[in-house]
Amino acid sequence: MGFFSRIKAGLKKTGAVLNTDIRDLFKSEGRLIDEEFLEEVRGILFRTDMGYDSTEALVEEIGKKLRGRVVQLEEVVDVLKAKLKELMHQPASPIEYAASGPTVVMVCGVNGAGKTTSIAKLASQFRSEGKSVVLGAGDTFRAAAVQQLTIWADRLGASIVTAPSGTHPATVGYQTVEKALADKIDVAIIDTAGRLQTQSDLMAELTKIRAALAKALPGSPHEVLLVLDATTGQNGVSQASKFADAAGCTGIVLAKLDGTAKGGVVVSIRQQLGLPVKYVGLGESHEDLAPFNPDEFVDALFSDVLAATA
Ligand SMILES: Nc1nc2c(ncn2[C@@H]2O[C@H](COP(=O)(O)OP(=O)(O)OP(=O)(O)O)[C@@H](O)[C@H]2O)c(=O)[nH]1
Ligand SMILES: [Mg+2]
Repeated sequence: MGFFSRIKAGLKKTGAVLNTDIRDLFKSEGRLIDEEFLEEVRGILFRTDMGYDSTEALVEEIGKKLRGRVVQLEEVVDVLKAKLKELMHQPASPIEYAASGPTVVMVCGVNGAGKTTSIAKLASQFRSEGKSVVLGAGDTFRAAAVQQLTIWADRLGASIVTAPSGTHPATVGYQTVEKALADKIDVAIIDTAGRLQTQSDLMAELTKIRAALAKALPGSPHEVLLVLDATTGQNGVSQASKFADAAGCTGIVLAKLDGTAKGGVVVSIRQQLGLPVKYVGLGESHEDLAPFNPDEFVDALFSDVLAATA
């Protein structure tokens, strides 16, 4: 399945809201775009979890373009899609590879967000591109975390650097980059323990891990990915800025966009954060990762609205 159909399959909740509700606004031949209509659209959009600002921007755009006219569903959807694409626009940015030598990727996020699984997915992708990969088991709090990453490394044909429980994660990060340099490995991905953005000591630890990577290889880390759990909706957005400050995040991996997530949260993330959404997680398997493309995402979001009336 391509990105389009997988996103569509994943966005059940948002899809249901948009498909049925937006279509329901148009029972007869067209509708007058007036304040009552805009109010109804506002309610529908808000329920997709796209957040207040995005909702208002979209409602305002429909008003500006269509107010006072009797229009068909298609016209409203066209305005919505164009504005959404504008709101979500981001540089086409897959992973930023190092010009030479290993590319170092650090991964952080709150507990259970999907960090380790996302690392496995990234490693799987790099491996399928023929790149060699070393994983750094920087979650040294829990033995189970090291085990989980070791299993993935074995399955995916990646190397792994581990350290005894309680070792400072910055040390593991440093050693992982050292190994990547010594063995001429293409990509090093450093796992970190889950933490809350309110735990200032653990936030400071991220800064230290980052510094250790830079010490092992100046110019690294080339990417610092923040993994957000799409099912947590607006909470994910508020976590992000603290992580971005502490770890210098360069992009977001939005995990768990399948399942119960409301896809509108992606809109909210793009609107509120300066960070690009680089990948979305669409399941628990190592293959369930897709590079994020805003235009395709918006098309997928609305494809059923129009298909049903066609
Ligand atoms: N459905 C679905 N489940 C996911 C996805 N990503 C991760 N998970 C599941 O979410 C749970 C937590 O994933 P982990 O990768 O262990 O999360 P983590 O952030 O490393 O967790 P900690 O290290 O404990 O902080 C696991 O059961 C994963 O299988 C996804 O994209 N979709
Ligand atoms: Mg983990």
